[in-house]
Amino acid sequence: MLIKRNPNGIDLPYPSEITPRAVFESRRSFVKQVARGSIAGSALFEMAGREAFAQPASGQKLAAKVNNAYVVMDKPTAYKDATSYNNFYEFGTDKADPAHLASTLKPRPWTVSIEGEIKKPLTLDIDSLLKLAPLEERVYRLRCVEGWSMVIPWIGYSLAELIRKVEPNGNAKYIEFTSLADKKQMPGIGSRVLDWPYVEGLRLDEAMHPLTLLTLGMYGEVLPNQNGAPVRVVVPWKYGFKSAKSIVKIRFTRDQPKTAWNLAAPQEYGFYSNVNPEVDHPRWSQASERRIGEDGFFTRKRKTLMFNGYSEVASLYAGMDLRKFF
Ligand SMILES: Nc1nc2c(c(=O)[nH]1)N[C@H]1C(S)=C(S)[C@@H](COP(=O)(O)O)O[C@H]1N2
Ligand SMILES: [Mo]
Repeated sequence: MLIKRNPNGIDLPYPSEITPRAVFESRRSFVKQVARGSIAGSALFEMAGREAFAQPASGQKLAAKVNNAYVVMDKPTAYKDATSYNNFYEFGTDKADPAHLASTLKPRPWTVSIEGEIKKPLTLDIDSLLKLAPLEERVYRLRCVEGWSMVIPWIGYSLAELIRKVEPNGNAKYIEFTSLADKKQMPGIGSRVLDWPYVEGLRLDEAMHPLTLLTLGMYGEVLPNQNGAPVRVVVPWKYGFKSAKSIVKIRFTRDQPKTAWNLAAPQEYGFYSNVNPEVDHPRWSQASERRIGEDGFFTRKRKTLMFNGYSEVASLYAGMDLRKFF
């Protein structure tokens, strides 16, 4: 753990290095130190402030059983980093914006409308989604198209569980996810960086792949607003922007969905957007990445892996030219 010396000369853990368990343990030793009278009042205040920031905002626990078939060995990113360095343009384009501004998002009540080329269209609220299948914890790598990555313990279940329940008909070839776009809750909706609402999509077989996670929580709790509360998808072998947040609609279609980033810059963001170290973005290399929380903030120390390391998805793209279908 990185230790930062504060102005009072007392060593305190730097918040971004604190994992939830470390927070708990440091609090215990902190309480002992206070009892011994070795921490002064100002430090007490500072520690309390830091802890409040390191603690989950919502804090609502979400029980899930770890599914070891889907746990990468990489060290999970600190909770603090995963919840303060975000892309969620509905709340602004700065990485710090969502953590500061997403408290206006109201994740309950919330419904998701499931429609299109299916036999059983339906609308589900969050409690129904939480009960639809057993919740699993899965630790996935997430690689942003911008060249950084994180490792996050998500909670959810395979999207396939939901897809099977609504029974796609013979016309269903794709699936489209639409995020909430509400000016009142989302200050970024006023900007024109993207055409709102944020729309993403997958081919139906990609959506059915067991890795594709319908996600309701992370780090043992419900999703924080800035990470896409109350429900999002996580597609770990694709660049992060494919993992749409705060979903209100799931539609099954015949044709390839018109997705927000592809519409905004088609030459830069393809529909597939599989993580691929051999296919560069027109403005930067995709061969390497920087893991948030690791040394060297500006250096990319890790090699990016084909399909972000999820080689089991390769068969979905057999015979496809991945330079053409980037
Ligand atoms: N609705 C919506 N979903 C979104 C985005 C967004 O701006 N709006 N950003 C995407 C991008 S670029 C990334 S890298 C991931 C980031 O997820 P995280 O903040 O939970 O790590 O969310 C994706 N999902
Ligand atoms: Mo991203």
